[in-house]
Parts: sequence; structure tokens; C-alpha cells
Amino acid sequence: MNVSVKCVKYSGRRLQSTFVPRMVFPDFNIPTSDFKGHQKKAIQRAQNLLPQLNLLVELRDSRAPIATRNLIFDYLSLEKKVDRLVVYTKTDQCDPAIIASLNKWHKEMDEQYIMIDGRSKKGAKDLLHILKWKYDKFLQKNDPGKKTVGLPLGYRMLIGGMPNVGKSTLVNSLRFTGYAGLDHSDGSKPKKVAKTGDQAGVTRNTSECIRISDYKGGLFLYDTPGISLPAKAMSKQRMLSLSLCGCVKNNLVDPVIQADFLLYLLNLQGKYQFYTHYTTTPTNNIDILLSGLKKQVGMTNENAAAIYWTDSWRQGRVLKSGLRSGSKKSSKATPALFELEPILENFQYKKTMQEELEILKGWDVLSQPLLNKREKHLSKANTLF
Ligand SMILES: Nc1nc2c(ncn2[C@@H]2O[C@H](COP(=O)(O)OP(=O)(O)OP(=O)(O)O)[C@@H](O)[C@H]2O)c(=O)[nH]1
Ligand SMILES: [Mg+2]
Repeated sequence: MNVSVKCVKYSGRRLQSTFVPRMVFPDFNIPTSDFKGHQKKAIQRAQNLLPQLNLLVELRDSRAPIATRNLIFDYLSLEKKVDRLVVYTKTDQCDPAIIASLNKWHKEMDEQYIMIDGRSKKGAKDLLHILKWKYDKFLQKNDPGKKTVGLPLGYRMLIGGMPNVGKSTLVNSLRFTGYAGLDHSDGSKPKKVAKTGDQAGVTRNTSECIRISDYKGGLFLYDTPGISLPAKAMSKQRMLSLSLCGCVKNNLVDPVIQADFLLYLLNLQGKYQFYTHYTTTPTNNIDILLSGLKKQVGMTNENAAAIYWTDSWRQGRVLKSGLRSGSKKSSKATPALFELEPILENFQYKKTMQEELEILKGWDVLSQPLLNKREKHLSKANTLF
């Protein structure tokens, strides 16, 4: 694909001013899906839960906001008319330049979003505040006479998104933050309620209902396994972006191809300072970068060097070490994006999303599964009148 990017910044050094980044990334043979059986089960479970839900909280990785948008949640919230809030995580590792694009895109789509570091107290506090506000708004709309103080079963939410975007981490942070309002008269400390890890696919089953606050009868949420898209709604470049974010199993795409794609993106964003301590000058050749890295780190294997480099980006380590070892100018460097679309000149968010949603609509996994007896009962139990 030939691309036209918004701008490519060059450093003031004369040597670099002649460097021209690659505009095209080779069409490698890589798989375009990581959809698994437990994810299908999670979609069906989410559909069963939808009638009793008040809010869908969809998490995305702010380093690749387009690739980690899961259209299955668009489908669910549109078809079943459930309110949705988009939460961008890992903002501690994201390029602040993306905020302008996010504002524009979400305005176009009439969607609400928030950006947080899901591991931090502040992030959880901010989100909890918004969840309470949304609950209040829901009550005002459905109970204008203020006859009740809350819903009979409390405010119920489902946390969903692509694998490894930080769902379980956020569930734990929210519970720790809302803990002050919970009744632990024995003085016990809150326990981690959801298992977390730096690999895709840590959560395998939808959780039971987790109470995160006792505000107006309680705020409750369900943690879900990460859900990927089927091959027909995925592209090779999306797959590469998801690999860099850790949203697919990291052995799925060849590590050298992942490293090459990262180099391609860094060059298009003019962020050479993150690797020129391995190569001296900017390059489009991944072999040169990996050779320099092998020498400095003392590695002999190219695959290992590629894994080392991409992993240090995935985990955010490079943002500290890269800035330290780069030139003086690099201290001003901001993190890089892991996908191409936000840096393209003519990218149209709404149009792209609508086209992709159409592709997904005929997918058999999304056809409505029947509710069991208990779920039918629960779907009616949380109404006010
Ligand atoms: N830097 C940073 N790391 C985060 C943030 N949120 C989560 N993480 C890390 O991301 C990794 C994945 O977190 P999980 O909470 O297990 O992700 P998940 O979405 O539940 O993953 P699955 O259950 O596999 O779908 C962990 O290593 C977390 O520490 C964040 O806001 N910033
Ligand atoms: Mg999880």
C-alpha cells in the first residue's frame, strides 16, 4: 500500500536530512486472525448478559486506538441498545499527539471516551467518578420523580475489549479504589479479584459479578476474556499493530517482521532517536538495526534481538532507556504510535468503521443465543417500575 503521511520530522543533523523513510511496507505472509473457542463463548455470554447490563465499558490500547477498537462491541451496543463508554488504557506509554485525533473521531461518532493509566489509583478514581455520574444520569432519565435511590440490582457493567488491553488490571484498580465504600468490618484488605499478566489470553472465562462500590445500591461489573476479530474483519497491518501491543499471542507473527514494522512506523513518525544509538544514522533496513542491537546487548541470534527490541516497546521499557541513551534532543521525544492510520493524511475514521461493521454483520457467531431461565429472570429483575 502506498501511503501519504501527515508529516515526517527530521532532526537538525545534516546527515539525517537526506534520509527518506519507506512509504510502503512489504506484503509478508502473516496470519490475519487469532480468534479462539473461549472468545466465541465470551461473546455469547456477553450477549446473554446484555439485557441486565446498564453500560458496556470497552477498553482500547491508546498506542493503537484503531487496531484495538473491537467492532464486536459496536455491534452489541448498537443492536442491543446498550450505552457504551470507551476507555483508552496505557496512556503512560502513548503519544499525546493522538488526543487531537481521538477528539475529532469520537465527536464524529458521538461517542464518549476517557484516557487513563489503568494501573494507577488516579486513573481508577477518575473512571469511578464518571461511572457514578453515568449511573446518576441513568436514574434521572428512568426515574424523573426520584422515587428510588437506586436500581434494585445496582448499576451493572461489562468490561470488554481486545486481549491484553488491561481489562483485569482495571477491574482490580477499580475495586481497590471503590474499597473505601465497601463493608470490610473485619479490617481485611481487598484482594486482587482478577488475574492479570503481560500475555494475551490470561482471562479465559467471564467473571462473576464483581462489586466495586456501594454507591446507590452498588456498582457491579463483569470482567471478560479478551476478544479478537475474525479474519474477515482483520488486515495484515492490523495484525502487526496488535502484535506490537501484545494483543495476540506473540509467537503468531515472525519477530523480525514485527521489528521491521515497528521500524517502518518509527521512521514515518520521525522518531529515529529511539534506535539511532544502535545504528548512528536513520535506516530503513531492519538487519542493520538488529546487528547494531546484537553488538550492544551481546546477542548472537537475530530472532532473539527482534524479540528483545519489540518486547521493550510492548512493555514500555524503551521509553525510559531509549530516551536516556539517545541524543540530547531525544529528551523531548514522545512515545510512538503502533499503527499507521492515525498518521495518514486522508484517513477517514467514521467511514472506515462503518464499512468494517458491515463486514462483521453477517457473522454467525453474533446471531442471538437464547437466554437461559436464570438470565431471563435477571433481565427483568433490574427494572425500576
Ligand atoms: N503501562 C501500562 N500497563 C498496563 C496498563 N493497564 C494494564 N497494563 C499491563 O498490561 C498487561 C495486561 O493486563 P491485563 O489486565 O491482564 O489485560 P487483560 O485485558 O485482562 O488481558 P486478557 O485477560 O488476556 O484479555 C499487564 O502486564 C498490565 O500490567 C496501563 O494503563 N499502563
Ligand atoms: Mg484479563
